[in-house]
Amino acid sequence: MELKNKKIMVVGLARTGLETARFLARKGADVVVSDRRGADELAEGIRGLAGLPVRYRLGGEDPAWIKGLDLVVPSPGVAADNPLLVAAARRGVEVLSEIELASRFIAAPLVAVTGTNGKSTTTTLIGEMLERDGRKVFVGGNIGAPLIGFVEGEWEAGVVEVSSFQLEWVREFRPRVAVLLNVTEDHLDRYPDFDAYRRAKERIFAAQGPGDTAVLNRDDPRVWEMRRRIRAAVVSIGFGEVAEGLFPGPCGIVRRSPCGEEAYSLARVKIHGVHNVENMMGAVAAARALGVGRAAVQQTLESFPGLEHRLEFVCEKNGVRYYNDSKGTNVGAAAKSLASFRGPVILIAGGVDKGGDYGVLAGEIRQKVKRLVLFGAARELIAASLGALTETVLVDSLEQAVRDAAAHACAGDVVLLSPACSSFDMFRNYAERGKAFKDLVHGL
Ligand code: UMA
Repeated sequence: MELKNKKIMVVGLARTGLETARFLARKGADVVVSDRRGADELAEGIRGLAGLPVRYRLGGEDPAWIKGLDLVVPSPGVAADNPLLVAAARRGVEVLSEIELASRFIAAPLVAVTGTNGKSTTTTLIGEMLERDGRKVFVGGNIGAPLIGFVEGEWEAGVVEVSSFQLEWVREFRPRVAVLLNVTEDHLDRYPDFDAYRRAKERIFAAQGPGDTAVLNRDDPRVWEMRRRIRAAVVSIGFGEVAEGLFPGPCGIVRRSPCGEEAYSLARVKIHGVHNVENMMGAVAAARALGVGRAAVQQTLESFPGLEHRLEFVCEKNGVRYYNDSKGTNVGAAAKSLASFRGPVILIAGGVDKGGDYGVLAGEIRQKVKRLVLFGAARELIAASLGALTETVLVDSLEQAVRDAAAHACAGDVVLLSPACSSFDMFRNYAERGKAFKDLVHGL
């Protein structure tokens, strides 16, 4: 792909925009960076581009800026109805996502992982399996480090977490192995309906062909039916025994293929919950598809401590165990986290609503949640859906939520922050929310 002297607009100047603009400028493109925020708010990004021949269009978004461009590269946070992208479509200007652009300059085979939940855990596991196998591997994408930042290394493999946002503008993005863990309601504040979100996820397989591998969850009907449209070899993960595919047997994860059967013990694994068995199956399937040795796979499963903010054990105080699941930013994630406990649980939830149905949590709430502590912008909405099922209280801050939970917890209880919402009403991101929760718990 020739970029020299091409007129390219990078939309959004945060992590993705910064790395993309850097890459394009180094390739000799004529780069314009736009952001609806003003220069005062973007000082860090502008500093990061100092010395590079980049022009700026900041503090608004005018469709006229699209005139004369060859290509537009939107950041994942920029939705398709953004005026610049609408204008690009109208004028026939090509729009490509950063992962598409990056993948055209990365020769190493890629493993791409998507799904509503479990992406980061599975991505990290696969990266560690490859590394333990002696491969020079990078791990990036939605997990926090834009793919385009890896175009210049001498890599033998790359593992990339991809979101539905990043998949909206892909064309030839062709991972050697693509994993789709699950699709449940999320980001309905961005998509017109659930099916549009599901279709964006399915694009992970669009450019795959024979010789590639697609790992699909056969227990998720909305994922499993995609196999009919996939050209890659399909490997399935799920909980029931099958003649071919992965499933948990009495001795651990079984991988059954026409070449034989192998098993990976879960006896010494440190991460818990049914959803993590799903994540581990996805990781085993992907790593083995890339030829990672069985010992490297088993050792990684046993040594992996889990991710920060994902069902992370914080501490035990007065017999009460506190867990930080700030990355549980949608109802499906919160449901899976709750399913990992027997109860009783005091659940702290709330933040910015993403359009999901909180009713999904009803069964778990009824069964094991003894108190529901709600904070943030969505607290009334959640209370309307779930408040009648258990003792429910609305508070004004995370600090109040932690104090309330601690005051009502008895020895043997679990206090779980699993918000089922995004964090942007009160925090910069889920990580800041998780850290705040941990500080509050330690300070009790
Ligand atoms: N902006 C505009 N116009 C718009 C929208 C945004 O100019 O219409 C500007 C904003 O003012 C801001 C910039 O765009 O300056 C923000 O871009 P961004 O939201 O894409 O932020 P990045 O830092 O580039 O982060 C993105 C991903 N963010 C989102 O998808 C929202 C990060 O995923 C990802 O780690 C990073 O690229 C590197 O690949 C975060 C996320 O929340 C973790 N992902 C969602 C999720 O996991 O559920 C999908």
